[in-house]
Amino acid sequence: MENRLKIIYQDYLHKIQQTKDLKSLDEIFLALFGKNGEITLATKEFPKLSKEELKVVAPLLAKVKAELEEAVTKRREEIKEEGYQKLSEEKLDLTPVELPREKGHLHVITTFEEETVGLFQKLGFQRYDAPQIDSDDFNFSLLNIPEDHPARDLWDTLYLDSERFGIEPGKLLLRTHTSNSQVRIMREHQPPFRMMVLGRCFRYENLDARHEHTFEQFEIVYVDKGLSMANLQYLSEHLLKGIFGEEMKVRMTPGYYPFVEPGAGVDGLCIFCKGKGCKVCGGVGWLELAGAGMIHPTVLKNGGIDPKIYSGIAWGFGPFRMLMLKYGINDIRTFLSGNLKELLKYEGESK
Ligand code: FA5
Repeated sequence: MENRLKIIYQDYLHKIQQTKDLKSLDEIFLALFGKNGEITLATKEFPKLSKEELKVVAPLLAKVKAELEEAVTKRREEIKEEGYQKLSEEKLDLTPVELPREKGHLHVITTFEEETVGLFQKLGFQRYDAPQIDSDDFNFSLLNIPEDHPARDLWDTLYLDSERFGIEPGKLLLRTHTSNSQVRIMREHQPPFRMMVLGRCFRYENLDARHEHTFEQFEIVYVDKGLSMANLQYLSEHLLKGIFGEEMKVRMTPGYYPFVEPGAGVDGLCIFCKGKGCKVCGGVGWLELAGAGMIHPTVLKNGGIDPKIYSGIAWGFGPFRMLMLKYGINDIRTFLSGNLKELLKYEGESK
C-alpha cells in the first residue's frame, strides 16, 4: 500500500502539472477523489490493513491527499491566470476598415424629371397630374378626335374591360398621351395659366429600339392672350438647350394632331452626326422629339375658354427619346428593363 500511494502521488502530481485546461483538471480531481477515485479506494482498504501498516500508511495517505489537493488548487489558479494573461495580450484592433462601397445614384429618368421641372418652374409653370387610367372623352373625344375618326389610329390604345366597372365598353383606357390633361386643366383653371404635366403613357405598340409600351411624356399647356408659334419655338429651345446645352439646335416642321392648329413636330439636331445625317437619325440630321402646336379652338371651347379672347400652346415631348440622345442609349427598352448595368454604362457619358 505504501508503494501504491507513492506511485499515485508521483503519477498524479505529474498529470496535474501538465494539465492545460480546467476541464482536464476536473477529470483528474475525480479520478483521485471521486466515488471510485484512487484515494477514495485506497481509504476503503484501511480495514484490511494491520495496525502496524496502518500507522505508516494512514499519515502517508493524509499527506498524499493533502498535497495532491493543494496541487490541484494551485494548478487551477495557474490555468485561470494564464487565461487572463492570454486575453490581455490579445489586442483588439479597432482601426476603421475601409470596405469597398458601391456608388449609388438617381435613375436617369428621375434626374431628367428634376431638371425639366426645374427649368419650367423658373418660367412660372405649375405641375399638374392627370390620371393614367382615363376615359375615352378626355383622351380623345374632347381633344377633337370623335369616335371612329381615323386620327384615333395615330395612337395604338390599350382599352380596359370597362364593363366590369359598369361603364360602357371601350370607354376606359390607359392614357396614350399626357394630352389627356388639357381639357381638365382648362376646366379647373381660369386663364391665363402655365401648366406642365410629366408622367407615364401607355400604347399597344410594336416594340422596337425607339418604341416602348410604357414611356414618359412631358406636356405643357399654356393659355394666354396673344400667344403664337414664336412662343412655342422659344419654349422648345428653352427645354432642349437646358437639357443638351447651348449648342443644341431646334426646328419645327409641319405636323398633324387634331387638337392643335397649326400643328408641328419639334426636332432636335442629331447630336451623333451634328446634322450631317447618320444611322440614328435615318440620314435626316434631325430627330423628332415632340408633337406640338396652337391649341385648337374646339378644344379651348371644350375646356370652357373663349378662343376669340385666348390662345393656347401645347406640346408633348418624349423624355425617353431625349435621354437616348443625351446618353447615346441605342435601345429605348433599356430604361424599364431593370438592366441597371446597361444603364450604368452610360453614366457620365453624356454627349
Ligand atoms: C402625342 O402623343 C401628342 N399628344 C403630342 C402633342 C401634345 C401634340 C400637345 C400637340 C400638342 P406623339 O404620338 O407624336 O404625340 O408623341 C409625342 C412624343 O412622345 C414622341 O415624339 C416621342 O418622343 C414620344 N413617344 C411616342 N410614342 C412613344 C413610344 N412608343 N415610346 C417612346 N416614346 C414615345
